[in-house]
Amino acid sequence: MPPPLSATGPDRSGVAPLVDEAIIEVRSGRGGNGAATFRREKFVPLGGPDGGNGGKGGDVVIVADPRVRTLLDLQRHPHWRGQEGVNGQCGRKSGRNGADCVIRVPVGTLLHDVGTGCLLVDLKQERDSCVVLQGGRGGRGNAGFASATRRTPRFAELGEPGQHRSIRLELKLLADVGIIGFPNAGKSTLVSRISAAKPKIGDYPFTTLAPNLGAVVVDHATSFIVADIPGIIEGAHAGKGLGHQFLRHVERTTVLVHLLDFASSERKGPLEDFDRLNRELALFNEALSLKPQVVVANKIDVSEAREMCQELQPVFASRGVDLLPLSAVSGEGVERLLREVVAYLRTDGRVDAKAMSEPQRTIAPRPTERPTKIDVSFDLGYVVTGSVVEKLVAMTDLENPDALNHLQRTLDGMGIMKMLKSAGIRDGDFVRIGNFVSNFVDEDGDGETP
Ligand SMILES: Nc1nc2c(ncn2[C@@H]2O[C@H](COP(=O)(O)OP(=O)(O)OP(=O)(O)O)[C@@H](O)[C@H]2O)c(=O)[nH]1
Ligand SMILES: [Mg+2]
Repeated sequence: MPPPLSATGPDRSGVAPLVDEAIIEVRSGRGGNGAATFRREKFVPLGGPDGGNGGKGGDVVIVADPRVRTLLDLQRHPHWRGQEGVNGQCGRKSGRNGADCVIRVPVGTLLHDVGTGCLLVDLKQERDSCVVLQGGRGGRGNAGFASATRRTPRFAELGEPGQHRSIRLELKLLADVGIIGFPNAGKSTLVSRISAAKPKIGDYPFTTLAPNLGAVVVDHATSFIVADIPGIIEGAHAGKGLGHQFLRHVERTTVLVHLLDFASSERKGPLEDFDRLNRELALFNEALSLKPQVVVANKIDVSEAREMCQELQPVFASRGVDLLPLSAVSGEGVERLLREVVAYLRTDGRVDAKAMSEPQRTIAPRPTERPTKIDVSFDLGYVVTGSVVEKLVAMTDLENPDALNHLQRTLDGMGIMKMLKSAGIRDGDFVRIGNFVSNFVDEDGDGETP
């Protein structure tokens, strides 16, 4: 009796299971604060402002690394953050930038933004990377605020807060050829025959619990990657057996090798098997069911299987399927199979074009910014929300009267005062933006104040 099945438990071979999905929470580093200092030197009584800028916060970068095989580690450690930037100092010294947070994932991982459901990037090649969040900008030191009209700015900007994002990672192996079939059809045996991979083989269903990849070298100029996935059974779309969960790993292949077991099936059985498996493919993904297939009658070293193959070849032919007789054990038919597979790959430009292009570095669009909006509530007063205003407040030293003045003027310049007035605000009413709470005072008031 084979041991009980578990898709997520350890493989019987002792190999860690393939974890092909994970959700992680990432946060970029906060920028360092700018410094508000003045030059103090002997014989320079009125030294000017010399506060340096804060350093930038660390980015969060996800990079494809061939040494990483599964998303298991990320499932176990879902929280990642970039380092904070260091505060600026006197003497116009800028703070150091925070270190980036680098997350390594298997090649073939797709990154989706959980908030929008959008695909951010597909890390297809070794060293492809994506900056999923940029670190906060360092706050400007007071030296940066000096102008002809403001010679002694006594405030500096605080660092920009880091951003947050949830990312869904989905691993889809990048194989050229996918081997599909019911359990026990001989998929792993075939892979071990044509490649150096050594998957587990057993004469019971569900020997393979996670996909295996093998590199097939046909000749010095032709090679491809084949994926052996766990057997699919009828009802897989409803979660039977190991379900559909591994079919995503053959979604990116060019051609499928559909393996039929001719040794254990009843008469006419393989034809039914063929239809049943194709129905399951279509239920998972229509596009997958339209992929070209090389249909193989396996185990023809067994004499009944060879006879049945001869009998059924015309039946398959009447449906336009050229049934290929093969024995994964003896090797008979393997050469022809490889020839047919390579022909498909050539038409698709998948073989010969193996030369690696430069790794791609992409920058994901920022998480969606919230527009500026005013809500009026009985106990909170006028509440202004929106990514831009909230960031502005977060970068203001609210304890510092000069910084508050600067904030007031910037909000005015952005039209927030106007927005508040059209929302009906009166002198003395409460205004809230993030941590900032104040009584409204209409500086260019029109005398309506009670
Ligand atoms: N006689 C014969 N037996 C074969 C052949 N190919 C595979 N087998 C046997 O069929 C059984 C199943 O082989 P596997 O390669 O483990 O089958 P699989 O399709 O990978 O099975 P799952 O991983 O469970 O889906 C084993 O006992 C193999 O030795 C063949 O060409 N001829
Ligand atoms: Mg197998």
